[in-house]
Amino acid sequence: MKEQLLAIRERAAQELSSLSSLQTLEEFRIRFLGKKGELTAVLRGMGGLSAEERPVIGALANEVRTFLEGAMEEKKAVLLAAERDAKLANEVVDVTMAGRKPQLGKLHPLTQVLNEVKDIFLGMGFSIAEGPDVELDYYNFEALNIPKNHPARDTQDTFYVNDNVVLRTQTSPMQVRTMEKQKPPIRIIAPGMVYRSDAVDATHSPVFHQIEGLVVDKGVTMGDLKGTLETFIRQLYGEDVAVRFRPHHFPFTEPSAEVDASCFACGGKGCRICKGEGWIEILGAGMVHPKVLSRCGIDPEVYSGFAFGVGLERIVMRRMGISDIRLFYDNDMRFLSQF
Ligand code: 2NM
Repeated sequence: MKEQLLAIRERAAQELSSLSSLQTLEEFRIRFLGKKGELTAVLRGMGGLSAEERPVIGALANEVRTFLEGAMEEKKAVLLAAERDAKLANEVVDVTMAGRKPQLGKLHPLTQVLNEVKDIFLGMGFSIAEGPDVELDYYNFEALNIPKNHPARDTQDTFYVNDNVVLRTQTSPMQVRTMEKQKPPIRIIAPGMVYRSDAVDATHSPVFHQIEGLVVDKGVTMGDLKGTLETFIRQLYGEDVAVRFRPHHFPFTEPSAEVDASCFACGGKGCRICKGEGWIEILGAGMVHPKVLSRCGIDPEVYSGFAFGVGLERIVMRRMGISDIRLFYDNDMRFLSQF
């Protein structure tokens, strides 16, 4: 029996040393020390021993049990530590690893240039006036001296909501609203979307952006208009750009002009961009028609004013070399990320 016990101890010690998990350690305990375990089986057989042998074998059996229990405790500690180390190693965060680069957004090219234009006029003491895209016929046409039978009012050109309501075809309604509400001096620009029933192509979109300006005060002259627009165009295109005014007609201004800048690409010699002209049309302008002033409650005998309008898309297309207006509205990152 003594040999049996010593053999169990030796075999158990060997097995224990090769255990690699807490699960197999528990199986080991049951196999050796459990109710039906090997050591328990040997102790059961002690009834057949003599009175001299019994205490000796009993002491040895206890010693083997104590030894196994101690060895298992040690093994358990080792396995627990290994398990925790493995878990920690698994959860390690490498703080030196390169991060994922976030995709940074940026302002739409139209917004970038609009901000520039706003800054230029804010710098000259203008305020920004914004208002409804859906307008009364009165503000879009009637107050601007565009009579009932004028071609601009045709349903071919204008989106009608009903007989009295349109999608504004220009931002001048905001200028009328401002003149009605505010006594001169007035210095505003009205930027925003405008709507015209045009077929879509590379240079036409039924929705585009306009920036209109208005100055009304005592003694405002055509000279003020020229100086203001020259300052604007030179800040936008460069100090050495030449500016010229050509006579034109608008119903809401008298006199009216179209305003050109010398071509920024060739400096005026003539190239593809200016179609050999040396000049590029930038905007329309004029002295506010006395009928428009008086309809807005401003006495044209006391006050005078000038106004102008510029299409944002056209400026941006020429500045950035964009040949198709539709690109602005496609939301294609391959296009937008270039600006
Ligand atoms: C243009 C050209 C010329 C204009 C006129 C007015 C108002 F309200 F004062 F009569 N606002 N904007 C105007 C004048 C607009 O766009 C090409």
